[in-house]
Amino acid sequence: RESDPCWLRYERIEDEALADQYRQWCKKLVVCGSSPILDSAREELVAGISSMLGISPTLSRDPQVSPSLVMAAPSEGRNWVDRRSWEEMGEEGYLLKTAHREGGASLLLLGKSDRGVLYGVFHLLRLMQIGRPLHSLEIVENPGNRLRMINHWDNLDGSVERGYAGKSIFYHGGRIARRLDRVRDYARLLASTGINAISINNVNVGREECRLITGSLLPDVARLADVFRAYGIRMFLSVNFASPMWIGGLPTADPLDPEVRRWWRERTEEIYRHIPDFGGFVVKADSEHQPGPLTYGRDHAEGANMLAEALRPHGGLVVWRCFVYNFQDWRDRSTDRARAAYDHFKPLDGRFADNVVLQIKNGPMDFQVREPVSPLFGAMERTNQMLELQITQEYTGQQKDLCFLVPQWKEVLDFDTHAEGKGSTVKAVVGGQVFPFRYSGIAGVSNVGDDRNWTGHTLAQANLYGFGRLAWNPDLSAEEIAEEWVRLSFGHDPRVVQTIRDMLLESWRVYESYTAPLGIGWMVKPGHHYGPDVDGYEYSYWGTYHYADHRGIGVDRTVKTGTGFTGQYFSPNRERYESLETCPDELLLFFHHVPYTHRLKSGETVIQHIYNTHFEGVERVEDFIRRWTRLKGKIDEERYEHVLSKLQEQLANAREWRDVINAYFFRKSGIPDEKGRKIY
Ligand code: BDP
Repeated sequence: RESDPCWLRYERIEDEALADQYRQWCKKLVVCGSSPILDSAREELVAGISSMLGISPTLSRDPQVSPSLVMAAPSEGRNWVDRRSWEEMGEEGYLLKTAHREGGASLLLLGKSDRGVLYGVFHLLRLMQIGRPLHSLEIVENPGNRLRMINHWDNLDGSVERGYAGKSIFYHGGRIARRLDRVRDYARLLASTGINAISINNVNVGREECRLITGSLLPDVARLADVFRAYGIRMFLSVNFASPMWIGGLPTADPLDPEVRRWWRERTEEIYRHIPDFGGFVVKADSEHQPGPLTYGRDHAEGANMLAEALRPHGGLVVWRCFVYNFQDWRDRSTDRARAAYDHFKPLDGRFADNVVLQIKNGPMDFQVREPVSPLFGAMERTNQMLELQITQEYTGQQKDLCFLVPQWKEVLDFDTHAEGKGSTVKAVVGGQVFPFRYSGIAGVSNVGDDRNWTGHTLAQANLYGFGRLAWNPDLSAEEIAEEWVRLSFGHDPRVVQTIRDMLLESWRVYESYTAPLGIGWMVKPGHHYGPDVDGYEYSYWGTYHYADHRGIGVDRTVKTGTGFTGQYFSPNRERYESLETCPDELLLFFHHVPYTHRLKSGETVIQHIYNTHFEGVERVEDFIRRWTRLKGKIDEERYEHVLSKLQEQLANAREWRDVINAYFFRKSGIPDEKGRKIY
C-alpha cells in the first residue's frame, strides 16, 4: 500500500471559482534553467497543479510566450525583477510576486539558488492548498537558520533507536534499501518545510555502522545522497570516534596521533569521491559509553578539530554534540547532571575550528517534557552553536500519546539568554544574530519510520512539519503552524480545523499534567521510558532526579545551598531561578527542594497541585476523546479510527500515571487530597 502523503495531499480544490482563478495563473508555465533540484521543483509544481486543479499546464522554456507563471533559476531570475527585489533575497531565499505588465499579468517564482526556487514552489503550492488568493502576491522569504537539519538514529539492521513508527526507511537487514521511492517521498516532505541537511545513522555508531564510511557501503550511501541532493538536502554521517581502531586497524584513536589524523584524511577523501557535496560528520563522543578524545587525555576541542581538519578542504562540517555527562553517583551530592554540558564545553570557547558546530540539546538534561533552557546557549561567543530538539517522542508519549511539541520549542526559541543583554533569545543565538557564527541552526531527531503514516500516530506528523517550519522561520507562532498543518492534512471544515488545532495546541500541557510534576522529569520506566515509575532512576548510578522524601521534593540547584547550576545562567535569569520567590512554578522542582506544603504562585500547595493536575490530565484526555468523536464522518474513516484508538491508549496511560503519581505522593507525604478524591 502507498504511504500517507501527509501534508502534501494536493486534494482537488472544490471551490470552483477559486480553482478557476488558480487555473488562470497556472496554465502557462515557463521554466528557465535546469538542474536536478530545478527538475524536482518543476515536477512538484506540475504534479501539484494537476492534482489540485485538474489541468496540465503547458510548459515552455521561452520567456517570450507571455506566461502566466514563471519559475526561474538564479541565472535567469535577475531579468524578471528590479535590483532591489533581487537583493532582498539571501542565498536560499525566494520571491513570489504577481507582476502586472502590458500584455497581462504573471506570477513570478524566483530564487537566488535552485534551492530557493524549490522552496518557492512548495510555498506557492501551500498557498493554493490553503485557499489564498494569488493576484497580489509580494512575498520574499529567507530562512532564519543556515542549518536546518534532521538527525536519524537509524541502525543498519533496520531498527531505530527511540523510533516509534516502525523500522528504518533507509536500512534493511544490514544494507541500504534497494528501492528508494519511500526515501524520495521523505525528501519531498522535508524539502517542503525547508530542511537542507540530514544525518542518516544513529549517533551511537556500532561496529556495523562504521562500514558506512568504507568502500563496502559508500556506493549505497551515495545513492541515498543522490535522492536527497535533488531536494536540496546535504547528507551527513554519524561517526564513531574509535573508527581508526575498529575499522582501520590502528592501535589508537588519539586525535593528536599523526597516523590517526592521516587515517581520517584518507577516509574523508574517499567519502568525497562518492559524495562530492557531503555535509560532514555528526559526533557523539565521550558520552554514554561512546569513545572520545578524553580517553587519550585530549579534550573535546582537540577531538573535534582533528575531524574538522580532515573535512575542511572539502567544505565539510563537524557537528559535535554537547550531550556529555559523566555517570553520577547519587551518593555524591556534588555532581549534577544538569551542569555537565556547560562545565565540559564553556572552558573550551574559542578553541574549536570554524567548521565545527556544537550541537546543544534544548535543555540541560535530556528532552524531558519540561526543562529549563540549556545555559550553554549564548555562553560561548567564539564557538558556532546549534540547537538540538527531539521530534521523536521518547519522553513525551512515544507517538502513542498526543503531544504536539511546537509550543515547547517556541518557548525554547523565545527564551532570552541575556548573553548580550536583553533580546539575546535562543533563536537569535542559533540564527547567528547575537554572535557572528559561521555555521549555526537547528537540528531535530526524526520521528519517522516505515509505518504507512510515517510517524506511528498520524497527528505526530504535525511535529515533523512544525519542526521544519520553525527551523525555517522561528518567528511563526504555534497557532499558525498548527492551523496550517491541519488545513493541509485534513481540509477546511471549520469544526475539523478547530478541533484538531486546539487539541494539538493543548496536548503538550496535558501530557505534562499527568506525568512528572513541576519540572522534575524522569519518573519514567527505565530503559524504554514509557509510562510511570516514580523511583525508576532515583537510586541508579545514572542519576537522581527528585529527592522526594516524607517532607518534600525537588533538587536544590541554587548557588547558595545547592549544586550551583543556577550560576551558569546570565543575569537576570540566574537570580530569577535562584530565588524561590521568582522561580516560575513550572520549573520549581527543577531548581528547588521544597516541602509538600510550599505554596506556588498559583496559590495551591505543591502536593495539591500534584493531585489536581493528575486528576485533570486524565479528564482532559477524556475530553479529547469526546471532541474527536464529534469528527466522525467529517474526516476519512481510516484516520478517524486510527486516532481514536491512539487516544484510548493514551487514556489508559494517563490513568496509570495519575494513579501511580498520586498514590506515591500521598503515601510519602501523608497529606490527603483537599477534594477527597480516591487515591489508590
Ligand atoms: C537519550 C536517548 C538515547 C540517545 C541519547 C543521545 O535515551 O537513546 O542515544 O539521548 O542523545 O535521550 O545521545
